[in-house]
Amino acid sequence: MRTVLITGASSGIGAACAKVLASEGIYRLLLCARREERLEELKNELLNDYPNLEVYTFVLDVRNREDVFAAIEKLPTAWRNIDILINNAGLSQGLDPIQDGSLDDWDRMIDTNVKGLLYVTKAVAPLLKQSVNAHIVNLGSIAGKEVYPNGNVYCATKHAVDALNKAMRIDMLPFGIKVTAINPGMVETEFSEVRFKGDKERAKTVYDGLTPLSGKDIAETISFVLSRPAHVNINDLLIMPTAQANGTVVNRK
Ligand code: NDP
Ligand code: 8X3
Repeated sequence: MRTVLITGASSGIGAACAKVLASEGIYRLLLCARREERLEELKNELLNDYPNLEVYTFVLDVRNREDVFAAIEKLPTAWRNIDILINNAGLSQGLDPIQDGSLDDWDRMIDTNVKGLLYVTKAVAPLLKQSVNAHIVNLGSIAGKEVYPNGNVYCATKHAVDALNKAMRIDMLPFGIKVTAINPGMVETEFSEVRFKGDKERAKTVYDGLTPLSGKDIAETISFVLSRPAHVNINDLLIMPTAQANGTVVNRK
């Protein structure tokens, strides 16, 4: 059994990873996010579907560095043997040119997508170093490979994830820890609803006239990446809906 910690497990890609990995019967799941009730619901659903699953949930805001280190420190002994970290927690806020952007939105994105990812990685790294089969999976984005209109700060955070992914691969090399970046295009989750601050109608229009990726599509890809033999690492994957050519060119029917 490999123990996997998924950040941002209460929704979207993180929750889908929990479901797909639970179905495989070879993973123990450590799930965290800010919304406790969502984590409880997910845990109940998983235990209902897979009664033998070992799953432990805890509330964590990755932006709070004291909480991040304390949460990892306080894990029960049986849950400290982490083999896999999926750095998934992240968000976009707003879609405006820089001159009109909100400083609070910028702080939230930078604090979550960049600093939060770094805090969790540093807190978990000593535990990963004890594993013989360790792997870090970072959720980047097409927004980490290209810049699209009004994407400015979100794109900058995902470019930072791209750089950190490469840096981690160098830093973790002596410990045999694999590092993989998963960079999706459009995935229909709560992402756009969060970006547009609860405006469900506007969020839906993002996916009008095309079939977007689902959280499950990304989770199944992560499952494949994790299942490669010990000597094989997939460094970087860009995954798009068939109807999306790049960050801006989309074929809508
Ligand atoms: P969702 O909004 O559905 O899920 C985001 C998750 O991140 C939630 O579980 C949320 O949980 C968690 N989260 C947000 N802020 C924090 C925080 N401060 N501390 C802890 N957890 C947090 O979006 P996705 O599933 O789509 O997003 C997952 C990742 O995938 C993100 O990094 C996103 O940038 C990336 N991505 C998404 C794409 C898409 O099109 N959907 C495309 C490319 C990349 P809670 O609110 O309970 O804390
Ligand atoms: C999320 C996908 O296209 O909004 O990272 O950047 S996109």
